[in-house]
Amino acid sequence: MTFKEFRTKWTPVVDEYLTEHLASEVEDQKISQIMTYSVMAGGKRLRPLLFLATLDALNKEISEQEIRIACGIELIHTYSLIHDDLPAMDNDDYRRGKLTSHKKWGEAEAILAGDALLPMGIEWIASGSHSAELVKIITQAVGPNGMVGGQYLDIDSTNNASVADDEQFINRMEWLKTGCLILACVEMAATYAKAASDKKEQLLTFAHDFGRSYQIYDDLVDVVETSEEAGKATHKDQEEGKNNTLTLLGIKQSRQELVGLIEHAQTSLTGLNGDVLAGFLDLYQKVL
Ligand code: GRG
Repeated sequence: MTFKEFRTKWTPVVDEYLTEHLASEVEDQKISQIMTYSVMAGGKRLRPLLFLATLDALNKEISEQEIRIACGIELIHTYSLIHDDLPAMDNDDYRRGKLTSHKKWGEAEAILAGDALLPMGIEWIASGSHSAELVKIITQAVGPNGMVGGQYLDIDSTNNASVADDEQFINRMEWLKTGCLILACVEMAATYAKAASDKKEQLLTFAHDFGRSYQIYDDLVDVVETSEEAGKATHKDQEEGKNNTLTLLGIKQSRQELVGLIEHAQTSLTGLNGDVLAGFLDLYQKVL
């Protein structure tokens, strides 16, 4: 199966599960509506698809239990986007082509919707087999030594010229903010499917390259795409004094770095049933 076929098959299944269960498992209709607004705003479902594609690479069958875990990851990702867009953080009006949560519903409502999505995501991830191991992986990936830690470094270093050429700092910040959650999607799937240690190692190498490359891609989207194409404000990073790989290396070298990571990621899949996973890297073509 190709990546496109895989995406076409599973995206509607993920979307349907999210819609149905955000309606049936959240008692208060209004908070359910606010949560659903952002979750169903049209994200690419990259992280749930990555979890499912890793299961597929390990020949693990996908049924409702696996979909629930995949959707739990998307809830957590959506929480991070809602909070990232708040006035106290990036102060964005548009996300996924729609008004951001705080613009649509108010700031307190957006904070609470994010607060509600995080534990609900963990609950969904914890509801299948290997729950203790999966919960450990996801909570470490999004906590102070993962995504929140990266977001803190980002906020703390904005408009701080002294880190602008500190490659180690920028790599670490980007890895924590973006890479950790991507790695966790693959690691959770490998743990869930009880992958043999050599296969797990290959998959984690792929996930490291993919996690690192995804932030460079996202930074390139900021300069290459119009806001209509991206569904959010673009050309903001430089204006707002953000420090990232792009501001460090410039467009040409960032693209070279991305190409190198793609090649390395492809190589790491040798011998696995990894066509679908390799297809995730095609996403980058639009910024190369
Ligand atoms: C607020 C705790 C907290 C964390 C925020 C996700 C994040 C951390 C910040 C968003 C800003 C950003 C550019 C982060 C890099 C991760 C990233 C590329 C997010 C966008 O994910 P996509 O491209 O978006 O998968 P969709 O909308 O398709 O799900």
